Amino acid sequence: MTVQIGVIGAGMIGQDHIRRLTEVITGAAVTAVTDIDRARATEVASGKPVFCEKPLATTAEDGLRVMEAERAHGRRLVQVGFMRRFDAGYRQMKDVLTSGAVGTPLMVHCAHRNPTVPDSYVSAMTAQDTAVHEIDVLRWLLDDEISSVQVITPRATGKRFSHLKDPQIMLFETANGVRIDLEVFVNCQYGYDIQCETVGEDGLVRLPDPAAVGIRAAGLHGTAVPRDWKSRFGDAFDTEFREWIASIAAGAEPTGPSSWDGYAATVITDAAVQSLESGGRIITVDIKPRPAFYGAAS
Ligand code: ISE
Repeated sequence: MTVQIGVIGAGMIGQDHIRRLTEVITGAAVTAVTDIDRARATEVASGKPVFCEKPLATTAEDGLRVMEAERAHGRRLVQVGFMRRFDAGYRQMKDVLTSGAVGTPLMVHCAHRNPTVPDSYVSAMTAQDTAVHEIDVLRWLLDDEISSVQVITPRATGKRFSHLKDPQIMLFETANGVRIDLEVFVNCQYGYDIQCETVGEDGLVRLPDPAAVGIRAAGLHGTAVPRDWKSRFGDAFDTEFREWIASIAAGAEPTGPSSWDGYAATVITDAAVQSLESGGRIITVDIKPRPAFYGAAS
């Protein structure tokens, strides 16, 4: 069976997903592409499984509306494109944490660095567009909920558009008391670099860097740093779509990140933006109780 897919939004990631669905994934065919034509978008989306690129929404209010519409429909239709859950390294980390090999998690140290961002990237996007990946993957890795956030700003890099606060440090606390520090630096210049280390009572587990040949030349020994998210997470995007298409082909509900996860992430990013705009206040995250409709956290 070939799953026919309508793509709404043909921007940069939309185009990359069309390529993936057409050239990489078997069992899928892109049969409609639409961009800003609302009537067409509604027709394409009506009653069908929806893969929504992250974020689900940029505010908690909008995320809640999507979730409530899905619940009113009575069946899970939405999968949100938090593709880190499909990355082999993060999956290994999850297995290690679940096995208990490093003991109860206590602290997580993360960094999310992009070489540069365009002028259109504004300070709120550091949470909404960039840190939202860690927010989702950490909720999933730790099987825990984020309960507060504080955003502080170190000395700003000179290599940024002047309207942007960059870098930013985000400090999260979870319901179980785990402390997470996340450096987001979107003009780091040197490459696309994702780091994550979870420290537990008995040891630590660290996300591997992507496999790359070691080069010794000109008196140095090193490996290349990926240039962008496409090369760093290309395999994760492929796995994400392969598993999504398989669930649709089997007539099953999607098992990846749900609109509940999308909504929870927007509540946390709203709180992060509020903290940033208030000069670093600690903001309590107020997520509604998880509806039984979404089952237990995976
Ligand atoms: C972009 O939208 C992504 O999803 C990338 O993974 C992230 O690193 C980047 O900051 C975002 O703008």
